[in-house]
Amino acid sequence: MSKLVNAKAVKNMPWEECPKGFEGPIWRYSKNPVIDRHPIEDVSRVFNSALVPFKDEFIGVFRGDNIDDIPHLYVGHSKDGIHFTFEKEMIHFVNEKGEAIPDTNYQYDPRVVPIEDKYYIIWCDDLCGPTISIAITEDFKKFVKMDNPFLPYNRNGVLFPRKFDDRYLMLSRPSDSGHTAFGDIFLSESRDLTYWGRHRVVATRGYEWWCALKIGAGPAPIELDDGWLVFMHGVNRTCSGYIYSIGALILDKDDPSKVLYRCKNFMMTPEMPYETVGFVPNVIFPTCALVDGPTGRIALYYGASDTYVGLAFTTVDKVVDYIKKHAR
Ligand code: BMA
Repeated sequence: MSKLVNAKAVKNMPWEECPKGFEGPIWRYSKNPVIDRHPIEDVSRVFNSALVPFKDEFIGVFRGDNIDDIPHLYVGHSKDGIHFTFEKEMIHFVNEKGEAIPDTNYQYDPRVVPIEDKYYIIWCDDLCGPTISIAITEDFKKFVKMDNPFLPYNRNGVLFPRKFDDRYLMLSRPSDSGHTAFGDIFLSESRDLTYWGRHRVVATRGYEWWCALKIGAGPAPIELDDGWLVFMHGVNRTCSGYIYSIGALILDKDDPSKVLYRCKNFMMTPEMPYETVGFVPNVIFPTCALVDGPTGRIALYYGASDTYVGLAFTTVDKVVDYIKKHAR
């Protein structure tokens, strides 16, 4: 059995047991969604967001689509990972000298990754089209933005939660400027978070229909003693539009450009009303995983129909076992 590495205990870890008779690898929280419509003044929908344990609570960066439909990023707090309060003002970034910089036109789909004693925010930003930005915070009050590390067009960037020697590693999904009818997962390296290179293809869209159009990494990879567990989204193109499901991969421990196991089935697909009906129906989009070291419990947060935040649960044993049993 794979074991977690570098995983601390999470105080107030949200958790609900698997319902009796449920056979899938991931089960939903019975009181979903955990974030409903209009949670912040002048924000219509919060989804595709990320939180981390911080001091005695959880804190995070949340995508809030405003009442003009343009997404911005907001800080949110929670004591239990289930009930949230939000700061009313969107995040305004400063540059590396600490100076205020103009807001870009939009910001969306943040991931939050702790590395050593800092928190890294990775999101889709506007640089004459969508691409990946990175900011660093220590207190979730001041967010220092790196100077345009990635070219357009790219999305779904997420850092590994530790350095490999002196290098940061990032998964990303190069895209186009619109609704991108392709998408594969790449790995890039940097020593300073500004200059990126040594790009590798990690995984390409599947022959399995649920992920045949595109795939992209979700939460930060989870370190195991024998690999990296990566939750991802996979997209099927149907007559009535794109369907976003959740899948998973296990990457090589020392060279995460290599896939050890790729689950041929989706782990979860839109089924519940809050996933199938909303601003963009039939979308579940994982962006955050809380992992409790001692128990191996995982709380997976996902955007539901671009309208709500949903929460689902699994354990490292259950999910790894399922991936290995159903690997290509
Ligand atoms: C993707 C991203 C996500 C969104 C998804 C479904 O391309 O833009 O933010 O959740 O589409 O609309």
